[in-house]
Order: sequence, then structure tokens, then C-alpha cells
Amino acid sequence: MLIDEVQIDVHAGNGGHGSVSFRREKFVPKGGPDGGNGGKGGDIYFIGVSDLGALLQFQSKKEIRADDGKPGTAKKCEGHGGADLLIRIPIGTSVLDLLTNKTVEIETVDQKVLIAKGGWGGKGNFELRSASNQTPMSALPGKPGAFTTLLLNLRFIADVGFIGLPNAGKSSLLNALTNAHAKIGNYPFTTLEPNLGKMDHLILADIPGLIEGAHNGKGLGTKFLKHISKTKLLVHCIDSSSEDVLGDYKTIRKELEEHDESLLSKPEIIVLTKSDLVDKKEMKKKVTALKKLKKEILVCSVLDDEELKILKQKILTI
Ligand SMILES: Nc1nc2c(ncn2[C@@H]2O[C@H](COP(=O)(O)OP(=O)(O)O)[C@@H](O)[C@H]2O)c(=O)[nH]1
Ligand SMILES: [Mg+2]
Repeated sequence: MLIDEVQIDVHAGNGGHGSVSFRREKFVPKGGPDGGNGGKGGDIYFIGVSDLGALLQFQSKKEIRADDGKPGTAKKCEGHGGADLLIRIPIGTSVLDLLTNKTVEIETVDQKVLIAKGGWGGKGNFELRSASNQTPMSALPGKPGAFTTLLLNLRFIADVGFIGLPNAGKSSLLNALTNAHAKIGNYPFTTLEPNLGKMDHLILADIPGLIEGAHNGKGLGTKFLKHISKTKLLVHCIDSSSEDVLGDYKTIRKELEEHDESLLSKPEIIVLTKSDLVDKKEMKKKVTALKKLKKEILVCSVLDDEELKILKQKILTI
């Protein structure tokens, strides 16, 4: 399972309280103040990782807390600081702070971003001495750690996105070209989440359920349309046994346009899938119907190694 959107609460550690304490020495009945400062609360950082599954850590844990600082103690001892937390976040995640409405993008591996700062420790009564008050009888409390609510959104999942109507053969192609084990079925919506596979250095994704109306929440498309936005190439799959290949193409293009117009200018190749199901003459007609789009058109069957090889080479040239 791939988690691509999750809301979490983050609480940095609170600062430890300052201490109220007085020196105790033999023959000095009333020693001066010696209460130490509280320790600082732990900070929370995000760090970029290449593991796309890293958001899975939030599946059952939606609240992240860093340790509080410890209180100060006698003899001017400062309390221990709370340990900082380093949270692994997949690159391509945008982090929206729902309280400030600011967004940070996690873009590179090892990128470290301070998300919530721990509170400073309170001053102990030793540090609070002043000219007017040499023996403060109180100390300051630690400051609370920063708190916020974040919406994490994983966008950048693949170099190449396979799009097309349900049943067009996207998952089958992904499996044939990569190490993925996507579910295949002769019914719509087998693919409920994007399937990823690796082909040489490229990550290929099978983007599920793009259907008419997906952009306004019908079907399963909306959730996944965003994954297309950062791919370098779209492989538009059209079932060559369809009666209206051009209509199928346009349906998907309309979805893309209504979601985000800029998707239309992405490099795209058209693949007429399941080529084994139609004869040569019919295939020629289908290719001709798509020719006027002035896009690269390939025909491919998962049963034909030669056609698969050509498709692979084409994808690798991006
Ligand atoms: N004959 C034939 N059937 C195919 C081919 N590719 C996919 N199919 C079948 O078409 C149906 C839908 O395929 P699937 O990959 O699940 O489509 P998706 O919904 O686009 O992911 C399945 O029954 C597949 O077995 C192909 O190249 N040739
Ligand atoms: Mg599928």
C-alpha cells in the first residue's frame, strides 16, 4: 500500500522548567540561589529520503512528539535537552502547514527542514539574580514547544505515467515492462492505487481509473491525477479493440485538461494496446484514426516480445 496523503499533528518538546534551589553548605545557613535552567525541548525535523513508502509510518501514528527538556536542578545544573526527532519523508512530498498556510517541498535526499522548534528551558533562580533581587525565590517555566498540523502530500512518484481508460491494459503493460506485480482484471478499477515498477533507471507508474468526470470527484481518478503532474512522459494506452479509439483518447485528454491544463503539453506517446486482438487491416484503420493527433503511435501486445522491446526503447529515450 502506498500512502500519498496524510494529516499529522506535530508537537516539538516543551522546555524544562527552571529550578528554585539554594546552596547548602556547612556553616552557611542561607546559601545563595543555585537553581539551574531547564533543558530545551526537542526539535522536529523532516529529512528527505528516496523511499516512496515512508509515509506509511503515519498510517497508525498521526501524532509526532519530541521529548520535553528536563527541569533544571540544584548546583546550577541545566536540565537535559529533549532529543531532536528526524522524520523520514519521501522526496516529492509537499508539506502544508494548516495553521500558517505555508508550504515546504521536500525535494532532495538528505534535505533537512526544521518543522517545529522545541521550547527553550526556563531560567533557574541562579540566572534570575539581578541587582534589585539577589535571591529570587522563583524560577521561570519552560516555553512550550511549537505545535502545528501538517498535510503531507506525495506528488513525485514516477518518471513515466501510464494513463488511459479502465481496462485499457495499463497494468498489464506495467507488469510486462517492469518488476511490478500490479493486479490485472477484465473489469474497471482493478487498480485502486498507483502501481510502481522499475524499468532500468526509470520509475513507471500505472495511474488508475481515469474516467470521465474524474476531475470533479467521480470515479477514482481525482486522487491520482496529481501523480501525473511531475512525470516526464505520459504513455497513453488505448485498447485497440475499442470501437472509437479517438473518442477514448479525447475522453482522457479532457480529464487531464480539466484537472490541470499544463498536463496537455507533457510529452506523450500513444500506445494501441492488445494488438493481438485485432487484425492488421483493422489496426491500420485505428492508427489512421489517431494519426491526425500528430503524436507518436505504437502498437503493442503484452504477448509480443518484439513490440514490448520497441516500446521499452521508446520510453528509454526520454
Ligand atoms: N489479449 C490481450 N489482452 C490484454 C492485453 N493487455 C491487457 N489485456 C487484458 O485486458 C484486461 C485489462 O487489463 P489491465 O491491465 O487490468 O487494464 P487497466 O485497467 O488499464 O490496468 C485484462 O483482462 C488483461 O488480461 C494484451 O496485450 N492482449
Ligand atoms: Mg489497472
